[in-house]
Amino acid sequence: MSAPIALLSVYDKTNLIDFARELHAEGVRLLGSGGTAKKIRDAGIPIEDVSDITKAPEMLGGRVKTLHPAVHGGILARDIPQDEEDLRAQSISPITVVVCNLYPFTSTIARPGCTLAEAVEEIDIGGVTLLRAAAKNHARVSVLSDPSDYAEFLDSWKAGKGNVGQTIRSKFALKAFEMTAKYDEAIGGYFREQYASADLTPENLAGPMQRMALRYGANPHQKPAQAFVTEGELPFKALCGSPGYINLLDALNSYALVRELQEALNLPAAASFKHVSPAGAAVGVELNETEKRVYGVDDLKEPLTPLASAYARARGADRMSSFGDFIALSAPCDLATARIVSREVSDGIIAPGYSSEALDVLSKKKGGKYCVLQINPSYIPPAIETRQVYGIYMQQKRNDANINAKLFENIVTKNKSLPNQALTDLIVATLALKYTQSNSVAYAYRGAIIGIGAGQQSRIHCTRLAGTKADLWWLRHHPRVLALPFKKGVKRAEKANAIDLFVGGEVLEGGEKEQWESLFEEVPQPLSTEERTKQARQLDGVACSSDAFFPFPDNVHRARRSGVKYLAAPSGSVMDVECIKAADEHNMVFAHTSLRLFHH
Ligand code: 93A
Repeated sequence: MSAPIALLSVYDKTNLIDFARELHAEGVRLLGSGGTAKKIRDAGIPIEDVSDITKAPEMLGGRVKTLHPAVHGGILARDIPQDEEDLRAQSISPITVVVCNLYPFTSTIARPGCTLAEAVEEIDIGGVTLLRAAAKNHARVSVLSDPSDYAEFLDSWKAGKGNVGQTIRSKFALKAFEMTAKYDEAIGGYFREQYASADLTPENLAGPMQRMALRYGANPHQKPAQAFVTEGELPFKALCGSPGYINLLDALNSYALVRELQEALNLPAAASFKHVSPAGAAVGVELNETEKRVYGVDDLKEPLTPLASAYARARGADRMSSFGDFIALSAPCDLATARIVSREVSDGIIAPGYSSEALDVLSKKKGGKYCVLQINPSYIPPAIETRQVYGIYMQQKRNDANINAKLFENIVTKNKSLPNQALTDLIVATLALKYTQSNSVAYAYRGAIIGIGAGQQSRIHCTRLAGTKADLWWLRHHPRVLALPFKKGVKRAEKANAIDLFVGGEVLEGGEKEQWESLFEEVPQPLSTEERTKQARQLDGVACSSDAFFPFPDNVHRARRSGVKYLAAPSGSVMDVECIKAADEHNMVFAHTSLRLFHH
């Protein structure tokens, strides 16, 4: 039997001589590409040149070294008569071991001032082909892509008297596949940056591109940062300004939410996001005169369109949290909506389109730096989501659960009457939770979130937080709040702050008190306990949804204190019966969904 052949072609020549010496001692016939063969030969170890078997010299300055049927036929041939016959006919010898590592593409492009031509020259073709061919044929061939594996390979070779066994071949094949995949990813990433990037310059932001450079990541010291797709184009483009990393997290989550709200309820929807959770979200239910005043849109010249009503509600739920928000609209932005946006402090907006008057208004915001994103409404995200945390890739199926009326059919309380408006509110609350950092509980009323408790580790804390927000929102409807005698010239955000302190019943002292009082023509008397209680009693019919089961009935009791009449949560708690009993005690309507909606 002829000696087994090992083909060696390595850029990183670490441990090469020792390895070649041992292979030779084991009776392996060595074949090497130019530099690899020379180095081994110079160490006094017998080795043939690849060109001896290809009968073709290395050419094009090394661009073609091992790309030849004599090499790849020898690697890819199976232990089957047909392949053996083919090799015999072409006088090709089978190759048993391939040892290869690649040109240093990644470290080359990381060098400051690396030119495109330099990068191109470091794209390994023949080496990748060797690795892939040998890995493909791992039923027979061993592929070594990492010098740190030489020792293990030799041990197995010696133990198996020339047969390392399938387990080792499979393990090394996987490593080679991962290596070429990573190598190709680096090349793709480099060229995406060169040829398919919307950079931070305004001229480049117009067209959809595969990649968008971001100023920085979650924090200014986290550079570089980028957003990209590996196929096709990004489904959005910047019409104005440029998004940051957190802006994009908000934009993509909030758009997903409003799109689903519109689909579920057939009404235009809007969301106001901060830190990747909604501060508010709503569908376009018409505003009454009081609501217009509460949401600060009573003085708008343009009549409110359904979309403008949706944003007014989304923005008005929690004006403090919405300060500097990222906005999502389910329908093309019209002038009325743009007018509301234009006078609020906000970071950016995403919508499937903009009327020219709306874009005109928005592009003047923030001195022309307001981030205006247009998303392709027909974009469908892939079914599998991938992220990396602490170097570990994690994958999951996208949460494509449909939130619609069917979800709330299993009513487990004595009271089973769920009016249409309450059903709408349960859908709004539950859909908002689908895109809220968990744990989360949301209260909704008249098509809008009025309080959301996000990102709390304990459910009752979510329920309380959302409840307190709903309580403050409702107190903002109090006639004395609506009539607060603000001085002329007090800014909208200052008013929102002052109202929040007033309804929150904060006891102020010193400079803070003075500053607060200075905003009013006449210093208002605090809301008394009686006024607060009377106002609270007038709120009823609120819907409340929870992203996971209520572990204790305290959640039900707390929700009731904020006017909640309709509840939805998955079942599964050992206290389910107690929670239902609590709901029955208050004559509430409780729907058990079978859907947990954690989101991170
Ligand atoms: O330019 S290449 O893509 N063309 C080839 O045919 C080829 N074959 C092997 N580069 C090629 N290689 C690479 O050469 C290997 O991946 C290895 O990194 C390097 C080894 O070259 P040398 O033996 O001349 O030092």
